[in-house]
Amino acid sequence: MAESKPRVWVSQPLFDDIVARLAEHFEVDATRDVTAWSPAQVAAKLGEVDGALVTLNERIGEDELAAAGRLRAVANVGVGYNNLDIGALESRGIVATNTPDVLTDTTADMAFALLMAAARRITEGERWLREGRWTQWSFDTLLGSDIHGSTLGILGMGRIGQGIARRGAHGFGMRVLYHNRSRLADGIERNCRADWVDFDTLLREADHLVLVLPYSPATRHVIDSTALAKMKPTATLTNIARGGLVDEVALADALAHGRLASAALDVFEGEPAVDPRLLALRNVVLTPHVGSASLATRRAMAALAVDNLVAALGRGPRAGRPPTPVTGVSSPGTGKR
Ligand code: 8YV
Repeated sequence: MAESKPRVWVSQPLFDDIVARLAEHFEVDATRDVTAWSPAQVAAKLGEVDGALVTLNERIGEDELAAAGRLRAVANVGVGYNNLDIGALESRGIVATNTPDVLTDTTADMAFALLMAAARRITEGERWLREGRWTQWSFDTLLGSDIHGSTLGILGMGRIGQGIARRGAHGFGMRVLYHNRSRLADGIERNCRADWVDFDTLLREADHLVLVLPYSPATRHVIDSTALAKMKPTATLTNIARGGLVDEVALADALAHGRLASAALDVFEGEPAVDPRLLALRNVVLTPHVGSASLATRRAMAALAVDNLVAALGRGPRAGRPPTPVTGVSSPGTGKR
């Protein structure tokens, strides 16, 4: 009798040609339309499969795993994996993987696009123009702040943070400061032309502060009213990591009262809902979590997630050795955001 194929669930539509590779090894339950799965639906799906390929939309914690008796692997499409409770997965022997590296440069590019849009008031200017308010050119319209020669502050100095540092230092002649749990090796610091500083110094010195650190309960609202009060009123804040890093009410207040010049946010604590206080402000650039959204990079992420799932379920050339596993050692993954 032919061996029955393991079954896998793909929680959102990805690229058909890439997802099709799963069918060489598995029976595939592929989601055709973008779907807001409820926790109960996620739990039911996980109860039926040996592997799952999921996105940040699907949270997987104790409750969702309660009936997942045969689940052996979860491949997350994304470098951040705070939607996964790594401890809960590990305690059941379920392998978790993510998609680092392939999105580093695309996401670092986006950080700069946002930072520059905030500093030079790009989206604010576009709205103003579209509203028909440009009736006469004037010398002081939409004055912003410079990027070249300014101080770039980076909070969280992993691969993406380093990519941002290199762009800032080498591309725009910025002075680069960073804060991270651990200091980088000398060689990397030199390559990025970046200096480690403590958190308060970073806040005080940065003309443009970019958040790129993983989200966990320990980093929730790391940018709160106290942190914002230490920043220069002329500074910009860019968040391309996770919305929960910023106290959005405190940020909206600082932006509304001139205690911070502008902000650019690609991620939100309650996304896809965006706090109406932010929506009402002109000096904040808002994008819908598209940091890694170039076609080439999204394809590379999907392909890596597929490779991970195939290998984690013991198939293909890397059987048993998924390319990018997540381990609990330094894991911030909690199944929450
Ligand atoms: C992904 C992201 O698109 O990689 C991440 O952590 O936030 C985005 O690049 C997202 O995770 C898709 O699941």
